[in-house]
Amino acid sequence: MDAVQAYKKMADTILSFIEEHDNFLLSAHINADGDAYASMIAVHLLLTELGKNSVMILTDAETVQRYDFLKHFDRILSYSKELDLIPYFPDGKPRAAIILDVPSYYRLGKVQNLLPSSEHVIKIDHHPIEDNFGGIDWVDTGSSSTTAMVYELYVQSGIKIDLDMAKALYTGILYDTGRFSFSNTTARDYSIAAKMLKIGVRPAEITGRIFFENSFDALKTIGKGLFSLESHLNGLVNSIYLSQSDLIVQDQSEIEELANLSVSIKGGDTGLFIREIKPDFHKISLRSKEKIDVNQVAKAFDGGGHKRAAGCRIAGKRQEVIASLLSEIKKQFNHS
Ligand SMILES: [Mn+2]
Repeated sequence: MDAVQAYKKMADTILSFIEEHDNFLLSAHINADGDAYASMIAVHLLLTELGKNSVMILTDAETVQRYDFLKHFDRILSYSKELDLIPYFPDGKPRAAIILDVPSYYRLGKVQNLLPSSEHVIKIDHHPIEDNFGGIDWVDTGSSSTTAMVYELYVQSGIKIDLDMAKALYTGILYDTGRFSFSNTTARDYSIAAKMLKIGVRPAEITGRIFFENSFDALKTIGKGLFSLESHLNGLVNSIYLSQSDLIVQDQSEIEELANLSVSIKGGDTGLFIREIKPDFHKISLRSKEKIDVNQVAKAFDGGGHKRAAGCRIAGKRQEVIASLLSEIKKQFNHS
């Protein structure tokens, strides 16, 4: 069986699972990004079209508003213990779940509490596998995005893709490929994007909403970040740092571009974007061009992601955090 057939078979398996259930929990990873939101909404719209009920619940849905142009974005719920699920599920809890863009159980955050037993869980993801928590785990690390995998469900279901569905499918791929520029971008992504444009997606509108609509405070913060730029290991690594008092933005996704800028320096391979989210506690976004596997670096601090983009959290003072990250990065030279 070739890869294309295997893909179709997996999509069919998932569509049969969908057929067998009526009410679905949908969720995605904590600190949801463009692919997480878009793939979840794309599945929600597909289920709706297939006559199924679904409810989208994230551990932390409240701050990121830039995806509110996606249909039913306003229906995404934030997890809380008090959340009443009776209106959505007859016995008050989900019996089936489809989990998108989540490589490991803990990256589901508090939504873990809602998962039915694993045989009723489907996981669709493109991160390197960390743990299998689904009865059906569809993982394709060769896919740019989870959303590009969800597109296959659309194809196999045979439904007609409308403009709202097309916007969701386009958004997830656009986001995870860094506007079709990262090394994960495939011919399939361009081909799906072309189809979405034919359905009516306007690229400037979506790119504008996601990447070029910054608040005044966000741009000031990006400026502060750039001013903090430091070079390490003879320029191989560059870091950007923001202290808690620098972080005047509500929506952290507005300054995520600093991660990409940290790896854009000529001669550099790895970029670190470090921000202090609590006193002496830092969130780090890692990016690399080709030498360092930042997924391995992030894993050393219980984080993770992909080879070229990952994240983690580390306690300590600024210089301690940078020193720990650099020592993990150096380990990869010793091993090679
Ligand atoms: Mn993704």
